[in-house]
Amino acid sequence: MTFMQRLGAAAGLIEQRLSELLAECGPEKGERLADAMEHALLGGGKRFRPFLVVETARLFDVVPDKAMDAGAAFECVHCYSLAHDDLPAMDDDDLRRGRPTVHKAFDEWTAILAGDALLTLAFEIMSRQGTHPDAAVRSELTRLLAHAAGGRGMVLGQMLDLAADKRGEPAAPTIGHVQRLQALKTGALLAAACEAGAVLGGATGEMRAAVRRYGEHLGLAFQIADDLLDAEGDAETVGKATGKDHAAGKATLVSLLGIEAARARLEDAVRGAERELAPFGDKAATLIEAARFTASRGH
Ligand code: GRG
Repeated sequence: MTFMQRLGAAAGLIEQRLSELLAECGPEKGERLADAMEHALLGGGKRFRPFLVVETARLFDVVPDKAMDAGAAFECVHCYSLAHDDLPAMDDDDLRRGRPTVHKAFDEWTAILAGDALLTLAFEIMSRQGTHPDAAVRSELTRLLAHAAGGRGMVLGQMLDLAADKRGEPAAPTIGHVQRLQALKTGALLAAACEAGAVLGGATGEMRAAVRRYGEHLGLAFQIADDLLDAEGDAETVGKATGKDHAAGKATLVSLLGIEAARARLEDAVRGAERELAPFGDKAATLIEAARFTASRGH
């Protein structure tokens, strides 16, 4: 099986589980809110964060079934963030995953509320007994997700990003500033998804830290690849508008470093990710391919 086939197969299983969890814990079918949550959550996306939870858990001999719900919780947070990010008040996008964004398919207030409900659904899923039999593990997973998603993680990254876009802060963005912003906005959730697999598997502190660092390198690679796609990709293949950052004069690692240096940094990040997983030997083959896949999106 190629890596893409493996990712696609996992996405199918995750999609199925998300649909079941939405039916079990979400609003009644037929409610407008249920339809909007379904639009935001189902029918597209690589399901990369749940894939990372499942694959990092596998390093510690956790079978995929036992990591699925924790992965689903991460995907709920991711999909909420996309629905909100696409709103006119934020990034103002009409297209996501090749389909109309939630506020285009419904309206703004519905997209806001569907995002809110997906965020809370994530924590309901994470705290359910089915996610892990040990309450201490569930509690640690919940804390990990909350920390990555909130005011010291993704939301702070989004805040810094929008402050730069809409308020012109900081006046002269540095590479350090852009890297911090991106590590928070995109990297925090990816790194926490990796760490969650280690938590599910009862990893030692040292192993857990290595898996987290792998996720941090991966997050950096992911963001640089995304910036390269924005600079060089076309909307049809990417599934959303491209060239937006460039048109808006937005500082990215690509605009600050140039395409060649950004690509070199991307390759460095992939090597860093590979290095962290060296102690796991052959068991880490899929995760190493995941890092390479992440980087190849930008080519
Ligand atoms: C609204 C609090 C809040 C945060 C939004 C994630 C995010 C923060 C914004 C998305 C904007 C964006 C394009 C970020 C770049 C990287 C990224 C997260 C891309 C989308 O993730 P993929 O490629 O998408 O995993 P799929 O559709 O495959 O799930």
